Amino acid sequence: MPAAAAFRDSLLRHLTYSLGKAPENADITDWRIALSLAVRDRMVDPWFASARATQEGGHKRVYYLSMEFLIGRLLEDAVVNLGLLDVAADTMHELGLSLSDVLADEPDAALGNGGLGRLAACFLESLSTIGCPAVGYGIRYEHGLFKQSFRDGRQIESPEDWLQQDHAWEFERSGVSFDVGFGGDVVERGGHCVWRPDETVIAAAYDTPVVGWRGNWANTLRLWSAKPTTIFDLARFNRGEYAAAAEPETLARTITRVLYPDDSTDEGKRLRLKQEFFFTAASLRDILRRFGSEFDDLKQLPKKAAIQLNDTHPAIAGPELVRLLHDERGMSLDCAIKTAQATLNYTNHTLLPEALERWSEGLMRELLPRHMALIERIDDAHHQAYPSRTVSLVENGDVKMGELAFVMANRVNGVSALHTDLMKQTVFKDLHALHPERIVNETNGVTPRRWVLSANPRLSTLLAGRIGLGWVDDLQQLERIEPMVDDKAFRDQYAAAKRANKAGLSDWLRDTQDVSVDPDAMFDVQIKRIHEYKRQHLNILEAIALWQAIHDQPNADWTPRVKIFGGKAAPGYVFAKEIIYLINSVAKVLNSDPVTSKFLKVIYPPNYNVSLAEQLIPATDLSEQISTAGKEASGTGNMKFALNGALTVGTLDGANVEIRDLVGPENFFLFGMTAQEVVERRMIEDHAAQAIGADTRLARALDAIRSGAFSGGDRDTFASIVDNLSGPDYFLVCSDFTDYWRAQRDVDAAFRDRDAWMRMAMLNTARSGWLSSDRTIRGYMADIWKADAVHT
Ligand code: F58
Repeated sequence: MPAAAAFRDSLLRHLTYSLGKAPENADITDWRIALSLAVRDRMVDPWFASARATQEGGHKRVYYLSMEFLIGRLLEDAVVNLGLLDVAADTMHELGLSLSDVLADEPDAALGNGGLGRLAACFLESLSTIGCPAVGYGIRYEHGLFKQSFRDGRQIESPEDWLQQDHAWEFERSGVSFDVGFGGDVVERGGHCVWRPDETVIAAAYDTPVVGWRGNWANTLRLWSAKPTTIFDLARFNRGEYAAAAEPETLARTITRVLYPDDSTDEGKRLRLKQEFFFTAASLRDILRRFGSEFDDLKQLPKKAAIQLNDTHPAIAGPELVRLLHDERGMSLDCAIKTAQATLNYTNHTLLPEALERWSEGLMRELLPRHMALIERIDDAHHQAYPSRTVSLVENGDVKMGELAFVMANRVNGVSALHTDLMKQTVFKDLHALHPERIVNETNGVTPRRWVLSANPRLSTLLAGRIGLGWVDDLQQLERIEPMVDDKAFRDQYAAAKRANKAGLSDWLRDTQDVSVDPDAMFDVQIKRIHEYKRQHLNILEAIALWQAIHDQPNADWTPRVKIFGGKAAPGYVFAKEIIYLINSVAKVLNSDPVTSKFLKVIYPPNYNVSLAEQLIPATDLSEQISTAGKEASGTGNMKFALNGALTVGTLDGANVEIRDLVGPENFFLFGMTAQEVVERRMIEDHAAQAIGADTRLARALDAIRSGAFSGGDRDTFASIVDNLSGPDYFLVCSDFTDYWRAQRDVDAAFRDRDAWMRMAMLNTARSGWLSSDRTIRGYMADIWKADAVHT
């Protein structure tokens, strides 16, 4: 049977026999699930072949432990990587459907908050593309990141429900499960410590194959779901106590119910720590089981397994691995600690003190008594080996998880050059002095399959016409288009692709957000979590100042701009929610202003997610990367924009520094203080007042907010923001405002010369090949994991 006919046959068989649907009764979701199953079938053989090759060759495996995998939609990724795009499109067309509609029907799997979770998803895909044997371990949250909507401009959260529909990608592994305990006590038996938990839940495995580019290799994403050890209490049920009878089940399932439960209460904290231990413990047991099925000598574990801890969320892996090796398998404590240290590695993603995890010793001792005792033993051993008064794992009654992860790791890495340097100088200064070899840098990257090939088909087609498809898994090949930037015809084609992407986004904004924008205006985009250090309020302040300037001179030659925001605020982060409210309130006034709205609009589509990012990024002219220098560990959105030909207005923060070096300072709009200047500026007590006093535009913009211009005349509505900015202004919005305004006017001027702008945009694409997550993963393989690619 020809390939297309075989595919169509497989799709129809799944619709009929897996879903039990007749074609005439099938809706788009039925078709989408049937298509997913037909595609999934094509992954299974490479998946098995990859596992076999790894096992038969006795190869080292990488285990990526992450609380979050922000994978988004999976069908397009799979179709593209398996080379099925044309076949799938033709098949759907024959059936009277459009493939793009079917792809858009898939809910986003939002099993992550932001950059950290999305990085894990890009890494999985790159590991498979490269052919590095790997398993991603995480949690199968029943409800991913909350859905965001706006009511009168304010953020409203509602539960996300991705598992409401059948999830076509996973295989439930009823044969793979582990008991995970909490609480209880520790007793000594025959010279060994035995932990006797008083609560036990089952960790049940669900596997999703992750196939790489060209479908040669597939790794596994194994997510754990919590189940009760007893289904329900039959005696209580029979007494009519129905709710009480279901209690064990409810309690167990609570562990994997939601991503990032609010941890502002003690109960919330307990649940979060339980989630962390739950998935870490199950993953380690699984890793040791697999190792034990292939090899005998546990001391060889570091040769056959590299475990990467994605931030400190799985940092309990240190003591748990020691417990498994020492208490349960009889290795000496010293050897168990050394073996664990040689196997584990830790990635840090933040320097913000409030984001560094600490768990109270009391809670630790209550939930994980044996682990708390082992943490003290590890601390003692470290003190003995490296006498130092400055480093200890427990401080003021808290276990410092960053320090624990560091001490138990072979390598510790930052995620951009600047971030890694700052790690050495600040949070891990003392540990770095004791272990100068341990900290390494692995600058983040993004997968070009999703973020260029799929998200930007127009650009991809253009590139393919000029340099073929080699760039898809060798992104440095984008350099080959650099000589073509002087070819006017090519520049026009590049500009036409961008223009078409912008027209598509304009249509979408008209249809879904009820706002009309001119696709020839500059599309200026800031999409990321809402956080003070990311300074969305600096961006909206500039919009207010611009609005005022246009009013002053309505007939001047303004460069039309559409400012687009996207992002969620953590439900308990009050200030971030005020920023959202301010942006929406400013948007309302500006967009209905008859004088200025033809030059300036502000749009904030709700519920920013991976799929919306895929739509916005290819249509962007200007990428806003404006965090206070020293605060953004890396950023990865900044990389997606540069690859897709958006110019950056940004500070010297995170990977912006490397992006600017790559694309050239003349193709990047730099502004603001350096990390060092930020530290010095904070020493000036009235830095904000000074900045406001020196810039009438800034003073006027703040006055407009204060006087109620965006709150129907009410002066209190945004008092918290204005008071903060004119008072402590920890993130130095005011001190950076003047230079930001200057940079934005440079942007305006540059955008007026479209041809010159397009040249700069093309150079951003041509010179950003290094930002591929394939390069990042190769770095981890060489510097941290000492793992090789395997070829099937
Ligand atoms: C992000 N961290 C960094 N944390 O902010 C960003 O600079 C970096 O590019 C990215 O990691 C990847 O390295 C981040 O996304 C979280 O989402 C936390 C997860 C746990 C709860 C609090 C937020």
